[in-house]
Amino acid sequence: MAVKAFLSSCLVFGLGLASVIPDKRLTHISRSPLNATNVTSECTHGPTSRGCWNDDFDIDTDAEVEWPNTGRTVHYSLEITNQTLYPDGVARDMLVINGQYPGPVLTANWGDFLEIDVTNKMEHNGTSMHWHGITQQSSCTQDGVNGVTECPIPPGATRTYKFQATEFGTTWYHSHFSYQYGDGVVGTMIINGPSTVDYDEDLGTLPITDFYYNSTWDVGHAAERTGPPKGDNILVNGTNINNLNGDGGFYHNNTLVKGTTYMLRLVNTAVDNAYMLSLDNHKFTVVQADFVPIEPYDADWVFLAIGQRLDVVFTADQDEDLPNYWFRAMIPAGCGGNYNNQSTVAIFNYQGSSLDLPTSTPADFEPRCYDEESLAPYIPKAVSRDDFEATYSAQNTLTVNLTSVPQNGHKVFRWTINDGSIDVDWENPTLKYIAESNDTYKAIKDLNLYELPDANVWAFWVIQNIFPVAHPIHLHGHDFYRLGASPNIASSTPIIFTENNIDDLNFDNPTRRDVAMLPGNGWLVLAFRTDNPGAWLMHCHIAWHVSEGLGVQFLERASEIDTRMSMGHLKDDCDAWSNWYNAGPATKDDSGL
Ligand SMILES: *[C@@H]1O[C@H](CO)[C@@H](O)[C@H](O)[C@H]1NC(C)=O
Ligand SMILES: *[C@@H]1O[C@H](CO)[C@@H](O)[C@H](O)[C@H]1NC(C)=O
Ligand SMILES: *[C@@H]1O[C@H](CO)[C@@H](O)[C@H](O)[C@H]1NC(C)=O
Ligand SMILES: *[C@@H]1O[C@H](CO)[C@@H](O)[C@H](O)[C@H]1NC(C)=O
Ligand SMILES: *[C@@H]1O[C@H](CO)[C@@H](O)[C@H](O)[C@H]1NC(C)=O
Ligand SMILES: *[C@@H]1O[C@H](CO)[C@@H](O)[C@H](O)[C@H]1NC(C)=O
Ligand SMILES: *[C@@H]1O[C@H](CO)[C@@H](O)[C@H](O)[C@H]1NC(C)=O
Ligand SMILES: *[C@@H]1O[C@H](CO)[C@@H](O)[C@H](O)[C@H]1NC(C)=O
Ligand SMILES: *[C@@H]1O[C@H](CO)[C@@H](O)[C@H](O)[C@H]1NC(C)=O
Ligand SMILES: *[C@@H]1O[C@H](CO)[C@@H](O)[C@H](O)[C@H]1NC(C)=O
Ligand SMILES: [Cu+2]
Repeated sequence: MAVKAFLSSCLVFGLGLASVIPDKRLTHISRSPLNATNVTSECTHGPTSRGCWNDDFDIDTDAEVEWPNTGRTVHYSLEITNQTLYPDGVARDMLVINGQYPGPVLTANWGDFLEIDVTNKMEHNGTSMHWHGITQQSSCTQDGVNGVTECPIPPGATRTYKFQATEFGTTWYHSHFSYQYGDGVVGTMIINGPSTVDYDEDLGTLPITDFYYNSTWDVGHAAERTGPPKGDNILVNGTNINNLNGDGGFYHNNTLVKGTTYMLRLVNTAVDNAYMLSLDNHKFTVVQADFVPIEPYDADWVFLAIGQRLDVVFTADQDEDLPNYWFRAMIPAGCGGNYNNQSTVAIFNYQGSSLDLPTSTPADFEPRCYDEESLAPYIPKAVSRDDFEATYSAQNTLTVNLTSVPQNGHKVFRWTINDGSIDVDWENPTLKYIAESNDTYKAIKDLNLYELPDANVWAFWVIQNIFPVAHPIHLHGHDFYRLGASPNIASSTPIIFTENNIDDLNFDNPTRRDVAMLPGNGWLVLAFRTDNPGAWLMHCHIAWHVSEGLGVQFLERASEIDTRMSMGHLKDDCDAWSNWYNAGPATKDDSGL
């Protein structure tokens, strides 16, 4: 199989060069021989030495195991307010961070601590802030998931989150209070670090999202009754022209200098849609997926599901006679509400040209609702097939189905995993039970909780979809190994994982990341090491679906969870939340996530 051959050759390559600077890969774009002596002796992390970071850490460091301790703490204050903004020229009541949408780009260096104050200045909602993809080594209490790691922050209150950026790359942060982030409580984050490919300039993050003119609370309620409505627009870095009259909004645009090589950090911050993305006439070299550096590869179009990130490098190498190019975001069939095939969502133009609307045409592509498959981690790691075979059994299978149940005189959709729909209790988060040594959570079926008591063993999960809708599955607290998924085919009946499929799995440097697609009517097999005690949510990142119950929590090594960081105030915080919540009219009518 081509993919496997590619992976194993990378593995050999990676191991063979593990102790020297990977000059071949680092010159992938600049195509000038890199001076290895230079990189090791004087690390500038400059345009021709992006592989190094400082004298002790570089792209060959396994960031899951070691990271710099910079001793630096980066502070941010985030205030969530309720106000009217015009992201694409149309007035929208939004819940936003520091008065802006998206929120500020939080930036730190690899190994820094971040200390972030989150203040809830809304009137009628709680909130909690999750730092997507940050693995929270020994700091599960800072994961920001209401009902799992904390009680929501009530109006008027502030919570300070503190954690270390042990990995580097691109991510985002968002509210985990039901689908609140769809109303604007979302921003991106950059942890500066080394790269597998050189570049001259970092253009920063480019968040892409669906956008609904109605409040997310209204859209979410419509979604659970009649199915998800399609979005009204696609926003790129928080803006676009609008779909109603073409006036008022504008295209996100970047000006390029010919001959310059750029880093661009793509982030899907949507609530319902996955995208295929491309920049006309320019090939992307993919260098990192989520927080994991990969062996670079070139692509005209890349697939990005909700929560996923791809760091790509490209060179402004086109002739001046066609100076403007469309950046495109297509919604593949079956991957969210079809937005009329509109794909021209932002502009890249060469310096010196007038910013006319591009006339460029797209590269050919095959729309697919299926993960990128060439993602071979740069630091190769293997997963134990023997352990998989030894532990593979029905207990490791999570079966995803859809049902509907009555609620307030309506029937509402509920997703089930092994017949349970997650429904957390905002007033009694899992970590509060742990902090108080209260075992009663074990009897609460709605928590969809799986205990993983053993330290440093493989946890394997076969996620079996028996419904024909694909889901982006996100795990907190870990970069998982994507051992495999059923083929990219539309099947009208479920394709069931059996022991015969073990041969289809890849144990030899599989993709590691924190979101992977579960194909409709198909399966996805994930693995992770139980190396991080905590209560970790795993859920579909379609906001409607997790609200409708599509999630489980893994309680990993409960006896070793360090709740000290919040022992003093977890109870106080929960009391404050209960006081507000029980006095007010707001009621939770979904999973709460
Ligand atoms: C690489 O380093 C050698 C010295 O080890 C030096 O002579 C040479 O000029 C350097 N090449 C580049 C491209 O900087
Ligand atoms: C490092 O690279 C510079 C050019 O960027 C070159 O002038 C210098 O000789 C190199 N130094 C070493 C020690 O190779
Ligand atoms: C935002 O303001 C509107 C208009 O005053 C109000 O109806 C809504 O409840 C507010 N939302 C929150 C979360 O406070
Ligand atoms: C959150 O605020 C919105 C208004 O912005 C309201 O419709 C919704 O009921 C509130 N939800 C909760 C659970 O407080
Ligand atoms: C998107 O906006 C942020 C905040 O203004 C900025 O830092 C970033 O560079 C922008 N992204 C691109 C690709 O221009
Ligand atoms: C969205 O708002 C419009 C105008 O207020 C309303 O007619 C429509 O029913 C709303 N849709 C949903 C899904 O709430
Ligand atoms: C390019 O972006 C600027 C804001 O940075 C905006 O004013 C301008 O209208 C945009 N151009 C187009 C063609 O949308
Ligand atoms: C979108 O484009 C695809 C491929 O060209 C086509 O099959 C499909 O019908 C189009 N959908 C809409 C809504 O125009
Ligand atoms: C999946 O859900 C549907 C609708 O509730 C139900 O009829 C069916 O039996 C379920 N399938 C399995 C295997 O549980
Ligand atoms: C344990 O938690 C439950 C909430 O599920 C609570 O009602 C009970 O009082 C707690 N028990 C103790 C001993 O704190
Ligand atoms: Cu889903």
